[in-house]
Amino acid sequence: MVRVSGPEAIDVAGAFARLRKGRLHDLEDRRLALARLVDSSGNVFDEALVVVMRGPRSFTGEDTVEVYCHGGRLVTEKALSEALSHGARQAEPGEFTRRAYLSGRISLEEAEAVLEVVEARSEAALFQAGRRLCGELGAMVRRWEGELLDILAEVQGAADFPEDVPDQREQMYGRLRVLAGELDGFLKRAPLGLALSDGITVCLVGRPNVGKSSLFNALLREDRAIVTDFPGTTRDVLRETSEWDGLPVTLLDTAGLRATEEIVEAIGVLRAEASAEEAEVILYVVDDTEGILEEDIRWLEKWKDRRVVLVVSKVDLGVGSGVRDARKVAGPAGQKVVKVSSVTGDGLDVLKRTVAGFFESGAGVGDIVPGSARQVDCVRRALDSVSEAMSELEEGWTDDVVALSVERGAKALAELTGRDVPEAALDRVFSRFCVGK
Ligand SMILES: Nc1nc2c(ncn2[C@@H]2O[C@H](COP(=O)(O)OP(=O)(O)OP(=O)(O)O)[C@@H](O)[C@H]2O)c(=O)[nH]1
Ligand SMILES: [Mg+2]
Repeated sequence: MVRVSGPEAIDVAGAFARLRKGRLHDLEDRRLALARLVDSSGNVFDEALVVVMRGPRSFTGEDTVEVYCHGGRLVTEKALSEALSHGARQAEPGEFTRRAYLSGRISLEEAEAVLEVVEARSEAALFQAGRRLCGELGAMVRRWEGELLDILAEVQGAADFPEDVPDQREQMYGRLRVLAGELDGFLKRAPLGLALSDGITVCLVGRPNVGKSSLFNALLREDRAIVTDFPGTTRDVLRETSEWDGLPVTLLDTAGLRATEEIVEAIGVLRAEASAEEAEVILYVVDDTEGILEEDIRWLEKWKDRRVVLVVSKVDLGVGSGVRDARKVAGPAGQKVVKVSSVTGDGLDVLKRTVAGFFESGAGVGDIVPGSARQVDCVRRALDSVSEAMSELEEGWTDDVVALSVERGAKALAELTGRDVPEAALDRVFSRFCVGK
């Protein structure tokens, strides 16, 4: 599909899309029509459907023409180059959505949701993005903002009439506390929201030969990584995408951790450690036939503040050393332990669910979750301001001091839906888009 937007869109498209009868300018708004696509030498290169959507009732708010070619690269490129040769220019990344936002057709978090819908890597992610696209998040945030503006009006009223009753302050405090609870609940769902929209990276690490690559293959249900009895088989980091319990996952397989003189393997070990450092979740694999060694404990200690699952592999062999040691080691450290066999497939579903469980804290099925770090940041700032206003009320600060905090909170929420947004923040949002969206 080729889309042209702007005041001259109909001229540009009409120059190469010819209706059977009449001019494109005369085509009824939002009505599909068949057109011949003709190049500047008069060669017909496709027969396509065209539609004219006149502003302001279009996505961008401007006159827009869409041309639906039969598909295929050459024909679409030809239609695009015809549009360009008749005065259009190639859109910048996200420019259509940016224009929709600037013309007030959609709010900023809806614009972000356009990208999330396009890039969704799981159904669960798509459904959440879809709800944000339809304005559910915006409606909730505007309700919060409205509540703050309401409170603000009251505080300002009180500041004007200082003889007002102290009751009012208590009531205000109560309202702020309810709001703070809602903002806090939303922030608790941030890990899930960001995991859904950005995906999570899960890294398999452990000593050589404990079964990381076998587990990598079993989790992906494909024979992707080389598996041998030789310790030190895997060198480079392998990376594959998958979906676990609705979460888009990028799974990494890495070289076994050990001190080695062998240069290629040593580089692999460095990369393994770096990958674990960057991952959202570390699957630390130990071999049930060998148990947990001194070095394992050192690595687990190093990553004790991270999301770590202690995975005991090869349980089909029935030795039980790893399982026994894991009870001793993980109990005190509070790590989750999952027993798996890459041969029988036992424990793989539990492992996936355990990983997903890190991100689901407090989120119910119907809850709206944030879709970007920007949204989380706005709500966090709003909550900080609301908490400040509450302390100021408690500590008996004057109304104008409280009013400033309440106002700051309302501003942070307004920023989420896209009012008062600094230009640089807009650039950041739209730079993530691809051309044509
Ligand atoms: N019985 C049994 N054998 C396994 C299992 N997982 C791995 N193995 C065997 O253990 C050996 C090592 O497996 P890999 O998956 O290559 O181990 P790794 O941790 O990737 O090893 P490096 O890449 O060298 O660090 C191979 O002989 C596998 O067949 C399992 O669940 N059960
Ligand atoms: Mg391996």
